[in-house]
Amino acid sequence: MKSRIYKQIYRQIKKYDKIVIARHVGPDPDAIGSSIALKEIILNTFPKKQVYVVGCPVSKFRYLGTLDKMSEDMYHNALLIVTDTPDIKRIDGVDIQLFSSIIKIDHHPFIDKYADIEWIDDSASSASQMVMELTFETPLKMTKSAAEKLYIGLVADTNRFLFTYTTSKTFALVSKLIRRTKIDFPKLYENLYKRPFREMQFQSYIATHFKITDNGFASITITDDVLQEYGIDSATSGNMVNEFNYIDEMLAWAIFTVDKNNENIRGSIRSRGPIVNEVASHYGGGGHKYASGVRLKTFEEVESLIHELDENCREYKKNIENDSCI
Ligand SMILES: [Mn+2]
Repeated sequence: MKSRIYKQIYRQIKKYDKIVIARHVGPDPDAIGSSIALKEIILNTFPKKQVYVVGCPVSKFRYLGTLDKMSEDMYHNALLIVTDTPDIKRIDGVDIQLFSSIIKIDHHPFIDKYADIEWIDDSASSASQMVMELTFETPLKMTKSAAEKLYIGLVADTNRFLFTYTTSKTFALVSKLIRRTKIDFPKLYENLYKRPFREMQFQSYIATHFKITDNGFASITITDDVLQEYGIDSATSGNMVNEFNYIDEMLAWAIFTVDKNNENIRGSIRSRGPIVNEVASHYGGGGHKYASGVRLKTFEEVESLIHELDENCREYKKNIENDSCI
């Protein structure tokens, strides 16, 4: 069954002379790494093809490579490949209806069917891992530069192999990648983890102001003036949620950040026990069981979601206590 999907995807890549690769808005290293790497891999295999990777550039991820500008003629007789994106509305920079064919390569739980070939593996650690797998299972040819990008994408999405969807398959693919391309992986961490001191100060602001309930739910709402004070954008603020795992008193935690540009409030939720994406879905959110995101319109909604997430922690704690009594 699996080998069929590799073949189907490879056949489409081989068939089209023009290929556009896209990913989600507000990209992370996995989205950018998987899409740019796939472009390099396709060009390495088929040097005569026109391959573009599009989407709004993010300056702090410039080390992952440059992006192409979308133009009208790029739609004509073209194949679109979207990595790391489960829903239509979050695909960045293209009108998907104008392509001849679409392939989705994604590791998030299913949201929208928008592709002719939907390769969804929500047990995969990252879209980067899926691109490694596709490349190794087909005649596509890996490059060292693509391998570096895929490694960074995978390491970012698994938080250095820490998250549960890091599997033996993840290690097997990474091992193969390193063996075949000889990437100098310790060197790659600097680009990924180096950050300005003000970010650390901002992290300390969050640690100082987190409100933690008796049920083990921590939350904070970051207003725009706090972002201004620390010189931090709302995406960076949301991503700080990844820095607070393994705190005794916190079972689940969330950072809500006012996003002035989009006129909404970005909620980033993490958990090391209670399942949070179901609660977030009541508010139009999504993501993984233990890592979820949501966009809210009002502070009332924020309060109400905080209340539900806290209740969720209470339930979880109660169940654990009951289990341990047996
Ligand atoms: Mn991803």
